[in-house]
Amino acid sequence: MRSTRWKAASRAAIALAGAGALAAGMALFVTAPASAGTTLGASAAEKGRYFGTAVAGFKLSDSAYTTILNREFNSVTAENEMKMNATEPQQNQFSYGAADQIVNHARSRGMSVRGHTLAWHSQQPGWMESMSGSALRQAMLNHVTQVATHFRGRVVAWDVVNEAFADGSSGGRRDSNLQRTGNDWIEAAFRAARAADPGAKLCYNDYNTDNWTHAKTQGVYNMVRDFKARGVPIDCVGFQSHFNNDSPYVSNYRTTLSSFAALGVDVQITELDIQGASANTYRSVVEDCLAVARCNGITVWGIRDSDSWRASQTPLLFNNNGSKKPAYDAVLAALNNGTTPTDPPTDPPTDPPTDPPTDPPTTPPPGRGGSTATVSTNQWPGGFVATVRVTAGPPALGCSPVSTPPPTGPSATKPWSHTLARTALPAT
Ligand code: 9MR
Repeated sequence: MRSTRWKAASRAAIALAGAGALAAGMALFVTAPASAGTTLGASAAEKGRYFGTAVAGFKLSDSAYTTILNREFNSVTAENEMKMNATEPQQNQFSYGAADQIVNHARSRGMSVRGHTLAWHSQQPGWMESMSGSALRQAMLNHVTQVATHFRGRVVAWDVVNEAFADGSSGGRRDSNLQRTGNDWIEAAFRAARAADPGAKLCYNDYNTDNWTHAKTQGVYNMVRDFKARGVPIDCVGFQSHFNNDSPYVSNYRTTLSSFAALGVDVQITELDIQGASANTYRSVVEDCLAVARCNGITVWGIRDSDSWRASQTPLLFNNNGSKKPAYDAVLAALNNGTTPTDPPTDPPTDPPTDPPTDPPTTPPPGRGGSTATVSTNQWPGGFVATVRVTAGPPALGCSPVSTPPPTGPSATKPWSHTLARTALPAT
């Protein structure tokens, strides 16, 4: 797989990620783990992950804000601009201006975009709040279809459904107008999203699902297991991970992530913030993600403390004047020390994955100058991640910084993300 073109790369790892059929898309991470990254995004990419932030569209005119955003992050979630009340303020009248501004800002700088969110009991437009029954079901499905279609090819993962489970000990669904349309509303939303954008990863996203022993966590787990068993198109689970004194980080968080991953879904930390921003706790969260092969990205819910929905808790990585906090240093160090995405999870899976197992790496004999290349793939229904690892021979073969991305081949039509650190000299 392009091994001659890349054989002189200096200890480079390339992850190709795609969704849908081969023709639907690919993504590249090209990195040089030998040199530690100096930004969150670059360091995460070296481990085959992204590091993202929530972005508020109206702050894109704040240069202090965009300086940090553009320097540190390689994934973006619209904090409010893709929600139902923002994108369909009047029934069947869609409004994408604010969301498109964020998407364009991100994609023009090589950042990927998480879509948040297609169906939620909260932040509904007024016309939807007063609906019920089959009319609401149809309106919800139309919303999912229209919005996912609008962003098709530009959003790598959607929070299709947000926060549908109840807090407390029931482990069941939250009451809402959407829930009252029938228990199958979640899977109906996922099927509509898949039909509208077959290339996007489709996630269920929730909060207070971090503690493996909690009923809510188990309720979501059972739903995902059931969806996988019945072929409902779900690819990922988002853990918001808003940690605070009432809902603290717990040491079984890694078990939660790995147990969900063992169901055959990716797991993503989607709205991370930690009251007081303990460096140790941030470090633990990053280490837990890196320990789970299918934990493929972390998003913090804002940039500076003053950007946080919980600003008084000072829960983020940058202080109000944009300086890096100790938590930032801890996260960067944890990313640079972390494992690669092809490592197995550290916790044993609680159930066998339902997806086909990851192919074993194929290791050709060492090439000229002692170079080696391995290729492994991780597949799920409708998509795949291919990881190409190239280890160089002696420095005499040479490598140099580049400014253009590698060729992605005739079937790579939708870049997911790429970070390019080094390239190979042509084989001679
Ligand atoms: O950060 C968002 C804040 O600006 C909004 O006022 C609020 C309205 O519900 O939503 C916040 O984001 C939420 C996210 O969409 C879902 N998980 C909880 C987040 C914090 O409330």
